[in-house]
Amino acid sequence: MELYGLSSPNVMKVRIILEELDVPYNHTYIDIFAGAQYTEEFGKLNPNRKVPVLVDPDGPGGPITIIESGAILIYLAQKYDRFLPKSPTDYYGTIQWLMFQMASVGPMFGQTNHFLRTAPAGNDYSRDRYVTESKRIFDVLDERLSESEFLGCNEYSIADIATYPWARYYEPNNIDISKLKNLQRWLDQIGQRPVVANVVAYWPALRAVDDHKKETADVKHIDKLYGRGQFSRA
Ligand SMILES: N[C@@H](CCC(=O)N[C@@H](CS)C(=O)NCC(=O)O)C(=O)O
Repeated sequence: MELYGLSSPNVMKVRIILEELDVPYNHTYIDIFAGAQYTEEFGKLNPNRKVPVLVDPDGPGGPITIIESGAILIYLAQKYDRFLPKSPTDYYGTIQWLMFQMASVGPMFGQTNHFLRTAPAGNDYSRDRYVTESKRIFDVLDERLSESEFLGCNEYSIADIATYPWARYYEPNNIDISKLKNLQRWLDQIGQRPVVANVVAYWPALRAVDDHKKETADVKHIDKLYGRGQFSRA
C-alpha cells in the first residue's frame, strides 16, 4: 500500500492503524509547503488536494484510492476485520465517535492550532472562538469517557485511533485537562499501546522535516496553502 502524507495528525491516524495491523506500506512524502498537492498527478489521487491518501493495489475488485482519513480507517478496519466491532451497538458507537472526530475534533482543533500559532496578531475573536470550542469538545470527550472505556464502545477501535493524534494537542495548545480525569485515563491507555508509543516516538523527527520545510518555504506557497494574500477569495 502507498500512503501519501506528512507529519499531520490525520496522517498519524493512518500510520497507527497500518502499524497496528502490521500491514507493510510505503510512505510518499507530499511537500504541501512547496505546492506538491497542486500537481496534476496528485489531483488525480485527491481532488481535494489534501493528505492522507491511501492507494491499495489489492483493493476489492482491483486497485483502490481512498481519501479522507476517516474513510481510510473504515476501509482498513473492514478489510482486515479489526478495530470496527460488529455488534450494532458497538458498530454505531464506533462510527458515531469517528464522525465526531472528523466533524468536530479535527476541524476545530485544526483551526485552534492555526489561530494560536500561524495567524498574524489581531485575530482575537477567531482565536477565542476556536479555543473555547476546543475546550468544549475536550469536555464532551471526557464525559463520553466517563461512561465508556474507549470512545466508540468498551474496546479499542478506529474511533480511538482517529481521535488520539488530535487529543494530544492539548499540550502544545496549553489547554488545561487537569480536571478531565477520564480523558487523561484514556490518553494514558492509548499512549501505552506499543504501536502507538512507537509512532509517537518517531513523530518528532517527521515533524522536524515539516517545520524546516515550512520555515524555508517560498512565501507564495504558504500564502496559497492558507488561502491568503494574492490567493484570498474573500
Ligand atoms: N478531512 C481530511 C483533512 C485532511 C487535511 O486537512 N490535510 C491537511 C494536512 S492535516 C493537508 O493536506 N493540507 C494541505 C492543504 O490544505 O493544502 C482528512 O481527515 O483526511
